[in-house]
Formats: sequence, C-alpha cells, structure tokens
Amino acid sequence: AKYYTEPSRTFTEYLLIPNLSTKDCTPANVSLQTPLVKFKKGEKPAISLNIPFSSAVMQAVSDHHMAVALARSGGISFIFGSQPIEEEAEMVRKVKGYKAGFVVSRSNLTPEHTLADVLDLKEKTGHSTLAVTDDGTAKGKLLGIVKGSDYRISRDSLDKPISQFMTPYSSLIYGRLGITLSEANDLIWEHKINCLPIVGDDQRLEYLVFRKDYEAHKDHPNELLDANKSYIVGAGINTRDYKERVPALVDAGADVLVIDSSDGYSEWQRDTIQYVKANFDVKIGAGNVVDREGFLYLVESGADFVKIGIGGGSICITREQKGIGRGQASSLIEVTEARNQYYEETGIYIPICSDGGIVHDYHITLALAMGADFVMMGRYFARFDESPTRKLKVNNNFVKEFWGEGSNRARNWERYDSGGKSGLMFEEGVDSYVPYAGSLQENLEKTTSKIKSTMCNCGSKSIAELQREARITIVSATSLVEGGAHDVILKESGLSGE
Ligand code: MZP
Repeated sequence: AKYYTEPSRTFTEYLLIPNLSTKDCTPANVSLQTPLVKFKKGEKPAISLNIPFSSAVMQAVSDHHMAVALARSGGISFIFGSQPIEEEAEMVRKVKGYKAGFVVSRSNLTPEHTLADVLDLKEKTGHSTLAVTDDGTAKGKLLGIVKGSDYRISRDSLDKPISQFMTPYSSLIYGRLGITLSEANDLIWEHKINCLPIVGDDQRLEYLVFRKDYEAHKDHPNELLDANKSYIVGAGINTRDYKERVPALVDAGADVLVIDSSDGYSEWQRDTIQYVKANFDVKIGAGNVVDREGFLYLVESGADFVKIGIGGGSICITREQKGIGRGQASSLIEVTEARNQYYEETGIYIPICSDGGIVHDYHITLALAMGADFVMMGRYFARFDESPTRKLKVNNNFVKEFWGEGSNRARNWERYDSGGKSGLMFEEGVDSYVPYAGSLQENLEKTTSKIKSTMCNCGSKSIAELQREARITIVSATSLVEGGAHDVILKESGLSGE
C-alpha cells in the first residue's frame, strides 16, 4: 500500500490570515463571478456563475423550484437524476420554460380576484410574475405586480384579493408617473439593470425585480420581450442509462450535465463523458474524486469541470460503511495543485467544484481560497422554502426533511454503482431533518455578504485573486476552542444569576 504522510484534513482545521486591504477593497467592489466549465487561456468560459454556488444533485434539494430560485440569485441547480428520465426532463423543461418576466393579466383578472386565481394562472402560463394593468394589456397603465416568489405568503393567503399583494405604483425613481409596462421594460433594457427601483404611495422604496434573461412566450402576445433567453439549469446523470437519459435532458434544454457518483474514478465515467462529447453539444462535469490521479483521469476523459469530495456530505456514512474518503480540505489542496499545473502545461483551465461538507459559511470562503471555483451544497439548500421536501414541526422547531442519495429512501443505486447487480445492498446515507431557515434569497444574501467581507480582509476583489493571494493556516486543537465565544456566560443560555 501507499501511505500518505499528511493527515486527511477538513475545513474546520484551517483559518485565513488577513492580507493588506486596500481602500478600494470593499464588499461592493468584490465580484463573485466564477467559471462553471473549462476554458482556454485568454478565452471566456461558455458558462459562468454570478455566485459560486450550486445545489446538490439530490431528491431533497434540487427540483425545478430550487433551480429557478437559485438561478435567479446567480447560481445553478443540478436537477436530481434519481427519478425516471421523463420526469427529470420535465423538470428541466419547466426551468427552461419559466418566464421570469411577467404576463399582463387579461381582462378576466382584476385586482379583486384572489391570490388562488393568480396562482392558477401562473401555473397555467408558467410565469413567475403577473402584472396587472388597467386595461389588461401591456399598453395599459400599471396598477400593480404580483410576484411569483411569495410562496409563503401565498399558501396562507389564497382567498385574499390580489390588491393586497400588489406593489403600489405612483412614481418611479426616474421621475415618471404612471408609466406603462412597455415603458418600464424599455427602461430596464436601456439601463441594463435587472432591478427597477420604484417608490410606493407611502414613499417607501420598493424594489421590483425584473430579470433581463426572460424569454418571449409565443402563446402570450402581450408579453414584452422577443430575447430568447432562459435560466441556466444543470441535470444529474448516471453511468448506466446515459444513452437514454442524456438525449432526453438535452432535448429538454439542459445547459450542463453532471455525472452523479460517489466515486468518479472509474472507466464507466470515462465512457459516459466520451459518449456525451461525441454525440452532443452540451457541457458535462464529472466526479467525485479526491486526488490528483482521479482528477487528471476525468480531465483527460473530457470533463468540463470536476467535482471533489468523498464522504464529507452531511448525510453521508460512506466513510463509516466502507472506510473510503478524504477530508475535504486535503482533497481540494491536492486537486488544486494538479489543476494549476495542468493549466500551466496546457493553457486549459478546469473549474473545480467542492462538493459537500460545508458546515459554516466561512467554509465556502476557505474552499474558494483553497482553489475551488464553486461549491455544491445539499444541507445548506435543503433548509429553505424552495427545497422540495416537507416542512414539519419537530420538538417545537420547524425542520425540513433531508435524506441522502445513498439512503434507502432515495433508492439511487446508480450513484453507488460498482458494475454489479442493480440495487443497494447497504446504505451509504441517512434520512434526517435540517432546521428550517426561511427563504433562499435572504440566506444567500447573508452568506454572500460574509464571503465578500472576508475576501476584503484577505485583500481580494475576485475569486481568482483570493485563490492566488490567500494565506491559510492550520489551527491547533486548543485554538479551535477559542474560535467561538468562550469564558463568558451567554445571555441566551438562560443561566440564572444573569
Ligand atoms: P452536504 O452539502 O449536505 O454536506 O453534502 C451534499 C453532498 O453529499 C452531495 O452533493 C453529494 O455529493 C453527497 N451525498 C448525497 N447523498 C449522499 C449519501 O447518501 C452523499 N451518502 O454523500
């Protein structure tokens, strides 16, 4: 056997050391843009993310609702592949067909109709947002907007009139009164913004978010754009049924595929990548691997990005069951070195995805500093309204269900396939709950602001700069204790004598 001399380490064992922060290094100047797929030196990647986040290829995490919500915030979801081919393709189709713009309500929908009527129309049209105008056409004056992302409000308020949820319009920041929807749209395009600030009747600032990337919908002549864009979405595949699954997903419009496997260093992955590259013009990521050899094998097989991580996922018991895996930090450090060397030698940059084991927000910054271009998370996203699982009350706390792809519940034997008989002989994942945390957007804003602030401490305005300049230290077991509040009595602990 070969013995590694360094122990296998995880994120909590490291800390970042601040660099000089120059005066222009403020969170507002930090860009979190990052490549998703490989590119040649001097060229741009075919797909980039605006935030370095992807949601895990898991039943309990990435369906079409999650994909739309995350794409709206600048990241990407990989729709879970452990479902029948047609059902996965249908989810992809829903994301691609999702109109992030608005449909003008027809004369049969007025502010007096209920939210249930709106949801019904939204479901039928696939539109995220409804604009209500005084004559029901795009030429009419805007009366209000019903936003599609207000799931929490909508479920509890189905019988309330739309007017309660409409954003009041009296004037626009641009000083225009009572503009039409078309005019609002023109402003958005003219100014290359995706958020049009408006002032409500009560003079409070309201933000009406219009994405630039919405698609014209032929069945709805009132819709405003003729641009043929839609949200970017990824989809998981396996090394068994790829010859049937890939054509269906590509046909549905998937922008990028990923081979979802607990161990990606295999000839089955090579065959799958080569089949996809030979037959389709679609990007494909592969994994998971944890070392230089596995990484280079997948890169030479043609992977557009490589996913790193075995055994570190929150629901994963692979290490206990089989004794394989590696601490996420050690894996990343070794793979990054191989990636950088490969780039120097070939001029081809291969993005690395750090998959699993993000426990604290700062772990994301560490992963990026260690060379990851983006992270993939399951537990993090499972906690939000947008994840596909049930929200329950357990011991007086709200939780959401979250189960591993290696649990009996997921029945995803293809992920753990070793070329033998189909079916799971033993579990590699658990079925669990995670604390409910509210909406994706709110949480993402908080997390990204922490990352940006840390990057400023490190003197970096981009992820590439952080990867180059970060200084990272191992922490001792003793200094770990001092990492949190210590030697004080916390007020919320409820100790008497406070
Ligand atoms: P986490 O973000 O919840 O810590 O980890 C999510 C990652 O765990 C997934 O992206 C996937 O790579 C991995 N995973 C999913 N199911 C299992 C399992 O059942 C698993 N063992 O390890």
